[in-house]
Amino acid sequence: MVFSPVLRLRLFLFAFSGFALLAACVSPAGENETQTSGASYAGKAERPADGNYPLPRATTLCEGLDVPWGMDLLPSGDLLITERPGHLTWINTADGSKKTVLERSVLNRGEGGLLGLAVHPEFENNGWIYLYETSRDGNRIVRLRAEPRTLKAGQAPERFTEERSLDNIPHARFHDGGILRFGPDGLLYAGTGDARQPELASDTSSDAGKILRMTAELEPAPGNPFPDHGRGLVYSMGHRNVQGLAWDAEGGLWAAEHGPSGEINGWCCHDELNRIRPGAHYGWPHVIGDQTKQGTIPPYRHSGSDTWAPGGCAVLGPAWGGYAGSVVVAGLRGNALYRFAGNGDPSGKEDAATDGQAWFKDRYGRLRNVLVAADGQALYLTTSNRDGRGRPREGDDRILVLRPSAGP
Ligand SMILES: [Ca+2]
Repeated sequence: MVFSPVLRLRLFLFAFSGFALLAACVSPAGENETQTSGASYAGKAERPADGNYPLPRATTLCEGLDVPWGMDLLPSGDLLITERPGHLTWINTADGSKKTVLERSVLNRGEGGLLGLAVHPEFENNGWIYLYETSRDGNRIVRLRAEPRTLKAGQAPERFTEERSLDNIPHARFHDGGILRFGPDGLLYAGTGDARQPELASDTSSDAGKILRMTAELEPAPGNPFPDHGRGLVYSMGHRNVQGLAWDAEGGLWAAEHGPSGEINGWCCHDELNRIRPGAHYGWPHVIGDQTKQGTIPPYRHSGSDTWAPGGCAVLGPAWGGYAGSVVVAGLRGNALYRFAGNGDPSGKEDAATDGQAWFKDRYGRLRNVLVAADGQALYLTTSNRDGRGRPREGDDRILVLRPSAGP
């Protein structure tokens, strides 16, 4: 899309007017309903592509999936994904062919089901993969050993043995969290939801409304900030429903989470992108958006009165030119991939005007997860139009491949 300078300025000003709108919006569901009209902070125009500020070009890798949720790379460069009803599915990234390699028995209800997935960084030695799944007794993280461990490109794992689990993470019909990622420190991070008990997010003895950090054995990570509280897994607190985790090139942790749907004070929207510090409190349920309270950290960016309903997030690599280091966040209700300037403040007017760009707005429907490919540049992006809140179209759900493009 190419916008004239005048139109871009108008869009920019209109976007900021979105900050002032307060919508009366109450929804019993886990995702925000919003009635605002017009653009918001998260609805800014795309900047015209040029060599230094490319826009993504999307191609379809794979179709016919059923609510893809978790996603991670195998050492071969192929993908393992979860499909929320309970399928663990392998995707050949060379030709898009797929094979469901394991069925899990999960409580596929509301926002629960088979959710996050992480492949251990030393998979070729240990064969470990981790799943975040909803059972009748709570959310749980399970470690499985896959065989064979040494997979060539185009070769799917065949057998799985469940080895251990971390049970009893609070669950509910909505706000189940679910994201799993290994950090650059080799530790496993999990984003949880408040399980519709907001006060638990502020309770360091509860695993609800947190980012948890653990070892490959699903034990509390050494150095966790509250080792004597609860199970000692808590890394950060005051979260409502964490759905995305990603690290930047400096090792900084980013997290995306859903803002309120009216359950407290009639508050709505204000989805968040946060920079995570160990032991810090991110505000829920005491404050939202730019509200301040001593001892809590405000979001790096928030959606104001608009709704992203964020899923996964990722950090763009060097091939993205002036956008390298940007954080992208998949939007479910927002129907877009949002791009935010990464570390540091936006530099100059152009960045300020385009920060919060909405890529692919309304083109593919609901977007769940985004992952950097094995080359460190391309992105895998999943749709979520079969999750009961979207309008499936032919071929849904799908995995798209995004590459930087200087063309329109
Ligand atoms: Ca917050």
